[in-house]
Amino acid sequence: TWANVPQGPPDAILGITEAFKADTASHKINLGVGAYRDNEGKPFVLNTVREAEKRVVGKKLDKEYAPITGLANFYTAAAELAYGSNSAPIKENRLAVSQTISGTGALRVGAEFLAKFLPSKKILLPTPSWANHKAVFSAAGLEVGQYRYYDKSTISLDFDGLKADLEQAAPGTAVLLHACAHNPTGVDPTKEQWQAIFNVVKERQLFPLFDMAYQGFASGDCDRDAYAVRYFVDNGLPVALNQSFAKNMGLYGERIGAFSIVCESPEEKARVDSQLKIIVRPLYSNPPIHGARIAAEILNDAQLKQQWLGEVKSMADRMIEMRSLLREKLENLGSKKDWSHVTSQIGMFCYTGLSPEQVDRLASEFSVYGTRDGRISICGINASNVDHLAKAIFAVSG
Ligand code: PLP
Ligand code: TYF
Repeated sequence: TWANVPQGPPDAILGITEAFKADTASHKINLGVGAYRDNEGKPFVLNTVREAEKRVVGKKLDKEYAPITGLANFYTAAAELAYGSNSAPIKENRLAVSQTISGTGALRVGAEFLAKFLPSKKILLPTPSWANHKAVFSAAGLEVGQYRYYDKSTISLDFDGLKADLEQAAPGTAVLLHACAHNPTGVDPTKEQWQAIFNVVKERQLFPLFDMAYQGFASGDCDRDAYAVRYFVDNGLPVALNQSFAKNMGLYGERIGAFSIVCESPEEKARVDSQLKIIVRPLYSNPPIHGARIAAEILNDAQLKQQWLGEVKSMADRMIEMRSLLREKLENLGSKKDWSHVTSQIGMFCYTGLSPEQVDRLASEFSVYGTRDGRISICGINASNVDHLAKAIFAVSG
């Protein structure tokens, strides 16, 4: 029956883990997927997550279906974390918001909404962007275009290119913006640049869709990382927002996220809410409850929330420390290359500037695995493997 089914390619990022697992070298390093590791290279479950989970289990709650848009005490708290507790759309009951199956599910629900209700049916993504973005938006039936973002020659933001491309976009086009800790480049606009992007988006009447998968991971401060989203909203632009708690709560496999749309009135919000439900029903009916209960427990308990913000900061700080260490080791080895981008970039990823061939050599000669675009996941670096990593990068980069 399935004789005509062709073999598909592996996921460009998740496929790396397979290659890593097959490598028998004891000094192998997986810098492919963006999943936080502690200083021993082990997956990390946050103390606040353990505590919240204990409390949730202690409540002996039932396992009934969640409502279609999820648990209200989760998505309300999630929205406050992103927009700020004084945010006008929240206070004025005009934020349509739904729990989703992590950030990817938020993107897909948002994509389906745009495909149904955005007349242009067109979205622009930065070049480069997270590989799954194009797949999600195309799958929902949107036309996917690009805007310039990253300049290879300077290893930094191509701000002029970005502005020029948005200035040329047709009114009504959606624009995907990484709210913070851009994946894969680790290059974010400055506050002044965000303000300029806001002006172009507003003047050109583009529709801003923020993807915030890394709130807290860029600067260690969840409020600071929400700067761009809040600037757009506080200055009157209706945005849509995707949130994920995979990274900042380490709830990767629990699949906890949220999708929200700023509306003009409670009446508009009610109509949008009704359509979000219509989109979710045939996709997965209703979202999982366990992770949502954990996240809600943390976000709604002032003390636990404070402790959690501290844990987010310590994860972000460890990555910043590893960036410094890697740069220092490369310079100490005598590399004549400029490695300042290793420390100036932020978030989980470093866009090294290595070519696909150099990345191939990292794997074949040094058992160091990253993606072929030269991205390495900073979370995979620790005090025990940074020497080997620096030597490997130095050897292939000449
Ligand atoms: N958006 C970006 C930019 C990402 O890097 C990721 C991956 O972590 C996601 C969305 C969604 O991830 P998840 O579905 O695990 O929340
Ligand atoms: O970019 C990353 O590594 C993370 C994790 O299909 C990820 O965003 C990667 C690929 C994928 C899903 C999640």
